[in-house]
Amino acid sequence: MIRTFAALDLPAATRDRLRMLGEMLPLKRRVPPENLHLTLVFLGELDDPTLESAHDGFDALRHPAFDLRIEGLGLFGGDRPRAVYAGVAPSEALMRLQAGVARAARTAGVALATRRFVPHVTLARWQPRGPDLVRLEHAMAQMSGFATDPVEVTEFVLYRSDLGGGQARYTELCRYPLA
Ligand code: 3AM
Repeated sequence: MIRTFAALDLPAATRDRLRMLGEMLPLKRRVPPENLHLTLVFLGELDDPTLESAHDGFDALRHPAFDLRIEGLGLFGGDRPRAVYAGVAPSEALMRLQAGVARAARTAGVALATRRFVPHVTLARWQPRGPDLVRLEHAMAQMSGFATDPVEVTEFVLYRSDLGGGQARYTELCRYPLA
C-alpha cells in the first residue's frame, strides 16, 4: 500500500516567498520549503491496481492551465487550531481542476473524505495555545495583506507520502500536464 495525494507543486520563487512569510510568523513545526504544496485530493493508502486506475484517470483529464495567487493567512481547527496556512485567491479554474481530480479518483475506486475543499498551503502543523496563540494571531493580523505574484499552474502532481518519524517525505510519482 502506498500513501498518496494529488497536489500542485509550487515554483521556487513562490516557495521562497512562503518561506519568508513563515519566518516572519512565530510558528513551530514549520513545513520545510521543499514540502510546501497545494493539496488537491488526499487519496490515502492505495493498493497497486487502484493506484494504476487513479493514474489512468488523472492522465485522461483535460484541463486548461491557469494562474492563481496565494494570499492571506488562516488557521485550521476552529477553537483549537492545529495548522497555519496561506490561503488562495478565489479561482474557478482551481475548483474545476480539484473537482476533476476528485472525480477521477472516485471513479478509480478511491474512497475520498467528503469534507469541503478549502484551497490552502499548510505552513505549520502545530497546536498553538495560550500566549503562543495570541502572539500568532497578532502576527497573522499584521500580515493579512500578504499575496504572492500570480503562480502559473501548468500541471498537477501525484505524490507518495512517507510519514514515519519526524518530517513527512514526499516523492513525486507522476506529473500531469494541463493543456
Ligand atoms: O497539504 P495539507 O497539509 O493540507 O494534511 C495532509 C496534507 O495536506 C493531508 O494530505 C496532505 C498530504 O499529506 N492529509 C493527511 N491525512 C489526511 C486525511 N486522513 C489528509 N487529508 C485528509 N484526510
